[in-house]
Amino acid sequence: MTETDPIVEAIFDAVAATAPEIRAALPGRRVESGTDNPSGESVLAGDLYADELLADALTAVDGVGSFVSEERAAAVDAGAAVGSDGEGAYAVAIDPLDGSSNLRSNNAMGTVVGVYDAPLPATGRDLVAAGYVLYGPITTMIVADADGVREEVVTEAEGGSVDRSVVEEDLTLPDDPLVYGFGGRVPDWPDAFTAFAREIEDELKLRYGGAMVGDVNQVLTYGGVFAYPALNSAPEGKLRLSFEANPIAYIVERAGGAATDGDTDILDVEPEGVHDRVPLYVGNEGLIERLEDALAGD
Ligand code: AFP
Repeated sequence: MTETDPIVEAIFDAVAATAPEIRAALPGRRVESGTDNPSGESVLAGDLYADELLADALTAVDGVGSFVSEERAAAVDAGAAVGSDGEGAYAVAIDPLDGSSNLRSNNAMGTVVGVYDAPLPATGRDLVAAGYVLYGPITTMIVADADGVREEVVTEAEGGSVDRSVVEEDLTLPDDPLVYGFGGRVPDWPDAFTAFAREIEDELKLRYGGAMVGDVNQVLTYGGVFAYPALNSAPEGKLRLSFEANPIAYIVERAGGAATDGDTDILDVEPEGVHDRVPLYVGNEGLIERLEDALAGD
């Protein structure tokens, strides 16, 4: 068991501390904010609220040098030039409310967190930890670091303090895959992906809820594959490398799975900009190998 990095622990303490407040604020923030994010997507009031709360919480953590959000054009300088280990401070990248379009339909959504030890844009190899909060029937948090992947239940204790209780110490993908979830519209899938999807439909059960964190949590829990693929209309896919694909790839690979953009390990994808999009395919290694062969035309 490696020594848990105190800055990483403080970062996930700060993320957990905001969870009850974000969850409580959602009912009143299901409306459009009237603004778009740097990716050109319309932003809900819930996105902005979560972004502000997390920015305040994370920039206050000693050892966090910058805060970058899917909802912001540029990084926010957090001032901490040096971390507790005397090295450079961490850059924390978040998707404050992933799956926010599920807010109106009252379905799962969450917050995605990547902790990089390099300024963004950085590759996933610069991640030292990653995780996500999942607002489902209960609030859970997945935390992945050098030590592995753990699942925690986040609850608000008496007096407003927040409790993180580990419910799964060493989370790994089950060997026998059970579920799949593929984003985008079927007619917009390239032929090679469609052929792969037809095979998978015969083998696994469909679980697609429209929020990456919820769909990936199904794969972590039951084994299988999640994809937001390259589309005919959008060869780069939809998900952002820095805020969604890298953290999810880090988590799934630490849990014994694999993550690719179709031919390269997601963690090796070299970004040009902080808001780059990338096709994302994650899950059991055997399924990802089959997918890469299918996309390569093997
Ligand atoms: P929103 O945050 O706009 O709801 O988008 C969620 C997301 O980025 C990711 O969480 C989902 O996997 C994907 O988009 C769903 O996209 P579709 O709505 O095209 O299925």
